[in-house]
Amino acid sequence: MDAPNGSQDTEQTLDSQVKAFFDSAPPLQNRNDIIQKLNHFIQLNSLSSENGIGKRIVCVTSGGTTAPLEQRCVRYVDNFSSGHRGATSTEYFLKAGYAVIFLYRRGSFQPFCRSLPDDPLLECFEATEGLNIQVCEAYSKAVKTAIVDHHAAVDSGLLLKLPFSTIFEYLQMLQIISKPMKDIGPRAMFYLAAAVSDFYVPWKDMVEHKIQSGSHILDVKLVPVPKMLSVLRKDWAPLAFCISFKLETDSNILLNKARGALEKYNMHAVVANELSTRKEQVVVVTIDDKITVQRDKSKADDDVENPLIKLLSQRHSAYIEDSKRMR
Ligand code: 9Z3
Repeated sequence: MDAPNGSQDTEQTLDSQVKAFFDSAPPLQNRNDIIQKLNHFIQLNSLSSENGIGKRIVCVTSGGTTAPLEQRCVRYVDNFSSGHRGATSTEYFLKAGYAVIFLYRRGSFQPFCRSLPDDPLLECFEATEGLNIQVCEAYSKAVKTAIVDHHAAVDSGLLLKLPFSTIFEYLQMLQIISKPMKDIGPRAMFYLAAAVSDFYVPWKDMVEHKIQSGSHILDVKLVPVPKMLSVLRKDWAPLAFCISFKLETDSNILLNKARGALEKYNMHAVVANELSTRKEQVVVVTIDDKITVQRDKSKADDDVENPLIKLLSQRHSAYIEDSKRMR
């Protein structure tokens, strides 16, 4: 008797936590604009293609969310993520034939720009006489490839980029994205590489103005962010193929934590990565497999995302086929 009541209680608690989160979040400024862009993007990529059912569409999340400490925010708690994983994966998903919704942290790495220097505007260009600007010889290939490939993906309607900064923006946008993604069933994939805040200050408990530095102790209460991965799987887009990430710094606990997340959130796969080796290798944990995926070290410019996206794309295709048989 205890267990069912217990799990019902947990579900109710989660539902009320989720409701409280969204009720208190500051509304998105450009909500209607985002909805319009999304609907157009998904419609465009749902017109029948080579297989007669439209393209596979993936939502790649990338970069870290911030948890503000003041409503007129000067200070915030941040989550580590450069956005390299998400940006690189986006390029490989496009190569694999997907349409990509790139939900990224403002200022983080962008697809097709990875081989540019930190300050591309100042380092890649030089002023010549007569106020003309030209690309420096050393960067001409990288700049040309970035511009051509980026424009090709955006102009052909295969890449939609949506920026966020705070945990409030991120979760509201993820919820908005999942609505039209739900309608396309198993053709949708969520690839959740963003580093999402575990704790936040609810908007209504947050001070309005900048916290003053007079006192010796900063007394701020952060509460857990409701586990939206469960809600995404259960309610928002139950047929979508869902991949989450697990990041640890202690490799001894990584695989157990990934397995725990797989079961707890009912993911189709969890990509386990350790902070210091994350660009070299990851382990894809599924219900009956643990597959180590490595970068091809014999090729200087290979990325671990290359074999990773190949594997996930194959698994996603098999999932779509299985879903057809079950209909
Ligand atoms: C990841 O594990 C990503 O692979 C990285 C990529 C953030 C490590 P970079 O952006 O790094 O290339 O610099 N993302 C998920 C991290 C995370 O916060 N996962 C949560 C957890 O581990 C679950 S949502 O508990």
